[in-house]
Amino acid sequence: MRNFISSKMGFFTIAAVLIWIKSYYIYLVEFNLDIQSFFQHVLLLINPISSTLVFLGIALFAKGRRIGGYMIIIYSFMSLLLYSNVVFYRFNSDFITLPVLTQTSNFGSLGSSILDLVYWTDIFYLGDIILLIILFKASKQIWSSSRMKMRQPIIIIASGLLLFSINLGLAEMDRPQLLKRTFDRNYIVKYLGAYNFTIYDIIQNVKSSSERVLADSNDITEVKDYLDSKYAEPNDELFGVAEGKNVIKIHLESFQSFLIDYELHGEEVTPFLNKLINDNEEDYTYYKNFFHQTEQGKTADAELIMDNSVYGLPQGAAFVTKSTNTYQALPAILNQQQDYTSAILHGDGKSFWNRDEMYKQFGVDYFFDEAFYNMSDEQVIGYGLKDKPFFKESMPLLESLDPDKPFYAHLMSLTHHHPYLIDEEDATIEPAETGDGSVDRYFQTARYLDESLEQFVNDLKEAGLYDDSLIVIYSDHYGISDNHNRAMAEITGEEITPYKNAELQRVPFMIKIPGVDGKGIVDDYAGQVDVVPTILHLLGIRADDYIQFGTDLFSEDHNEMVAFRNGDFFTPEVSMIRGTFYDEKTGEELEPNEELEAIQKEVQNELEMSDKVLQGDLLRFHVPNEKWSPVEPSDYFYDENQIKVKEALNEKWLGRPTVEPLEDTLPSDFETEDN
Ligand code: GP9
Ligand code: MN
Repeated sequence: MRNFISSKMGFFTIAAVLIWIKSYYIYLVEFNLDIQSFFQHVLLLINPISSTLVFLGIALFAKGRRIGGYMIIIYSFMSLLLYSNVVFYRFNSDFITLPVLTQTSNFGSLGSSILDLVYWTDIFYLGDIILLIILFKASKQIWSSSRMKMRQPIIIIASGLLLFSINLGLAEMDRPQLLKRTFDRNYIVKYLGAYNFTIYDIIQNVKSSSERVLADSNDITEVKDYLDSKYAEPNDELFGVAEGKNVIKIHLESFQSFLIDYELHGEEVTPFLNKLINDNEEDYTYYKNFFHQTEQGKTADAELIMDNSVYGLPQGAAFVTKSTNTYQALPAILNQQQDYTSAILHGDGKSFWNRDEMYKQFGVDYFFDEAFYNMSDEQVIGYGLKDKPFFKESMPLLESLDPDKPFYAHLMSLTHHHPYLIDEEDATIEPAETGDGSVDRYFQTARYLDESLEQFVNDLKEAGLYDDSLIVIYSDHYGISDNHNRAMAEITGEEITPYKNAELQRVPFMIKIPGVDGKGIVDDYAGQVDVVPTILHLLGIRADDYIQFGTDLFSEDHNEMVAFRNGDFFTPEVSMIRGTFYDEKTGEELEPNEELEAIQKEVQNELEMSDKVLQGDLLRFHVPNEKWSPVEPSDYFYDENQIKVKEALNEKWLGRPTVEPLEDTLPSDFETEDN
């Protein structure tokens, strides 16, 4: 036995067993894989073995003692992959994909968030590596310096591959077409393991880049025919009622609908939003069954969906991986159809989520990022500028837009973002008391956002920009992931089952149309894809010229099927969550039947169509109408020193609180008050 342990094969076996135990432990403790049967549990237990044999087996080709070094390196890589997924999962309840890795420029700003996700106990995840190093040091003297017989590693790798096919076969028995159909990464990790998932992900990505090359104009015809068949005709009374009005779209970061009317310590958490929603005089229509449809792209997905009416990608963020695609986005449509100016305002760096590239494709005229705000220490927390100064300093920017044109302005708040940090002087409600810091502070930053919104609405009123504008208030995605189910059960008073968690994906959507009475609280089901056609119709632009997957909320034909990116769905009657059907009225589980499966198919089809558009870059083949001319990204500049932004400079700007003195940023021939 001692001899075996100190032999090369012994070392390999110990390494394989260690990484196996480690993977299995992490699956159980760190991930929420929703194991539903003994069979699934067995698959979970065996799935790390195949990749372990293959990867560690490669080291056995090395000569002599080098085997140990290579094995430790491969082992460490496998551990690192696992651990990165652990940290990523703690916030996102999701696994890292290749496109997410290309978004590393975002990780810088995530600093405080990441620190919150790394626990000191994680140090134990290094224990096995240290053990291996000690073992290697102790036994390498007696290892022969010659190469092993080739046969051994070949047999090991071949058994790894064989084991993988058995694993896949068994997985497909439990979930047919696992790799072909599923959009849910949790399934793939559950059935095939974290390492095989990474390989699958790499293959998927190579496939997707080849899709663009193979696409042609017939593909867009197929999509257009499908969309024509589900187009919801505009509501006659509302079509064009807001034509030529300013559109002000306000983003409530990470805000879930359960906050609305929620009382903590006997106080309303968001009294201002509650008032806008509940008081008829405010004239809002509030959709209480509105869901976010975002995936790994988070805020960027919400922006993509809500400016284009397409779904985000199943992996990564289109903002990063598809930023050279052609788009026919809301800002460009409004500009080309009705001569609108568009502006996006956000107190973070412009490259976060690759926004500065993507907005050019959307035809966004002005992107006021952190360079346009006072980012001094006391005004910044977490990701960037605090919401109150953000909205305050946004006012002169809005007022600087061309007064002869209507504008489309999108303002994105930021403070109410994980890990929900707030300065003492900004906290006007006590935290909750679940003992889970993120959940407890979530209410404090929500209150701060509510107060910021009130301040902004008052400022808009004072500037004469409120009453006569189309105001849209929405949120991008959840703020509390299902990693916090224990605390959320305390907050909601109910156990957080997968179904309940899906229900919590409701986010607010509310709209105020100038000159039209608000409908108060409505219970129609809707999702973020529905927003663009709704706005277009209100402004008097038919949405069916464009490739848009949502339907007008005010149309009689509005489609109430809400598709989630992972293939789950809600309708007012039934829903499917993680593959199980539910009666939406009672929350009870339903046995699958043809009708339910038909809806599931419809959802799949819709998502696949949308993916085709993005993967194949199909909008390059689509000509919406004679008026349309393709957006030329190189026409747009978002640097302070560049033309488009300079056009916006007027006297009002001279008093703006930006960091650099204005004169330094002006070209010599630019006319200021002084010359
Ligand atoms: C950063 C902000 C946050 O600018 O939009 O993005 P998120 O982490 O929510 O995707
Ligand atoms: Mn967000």
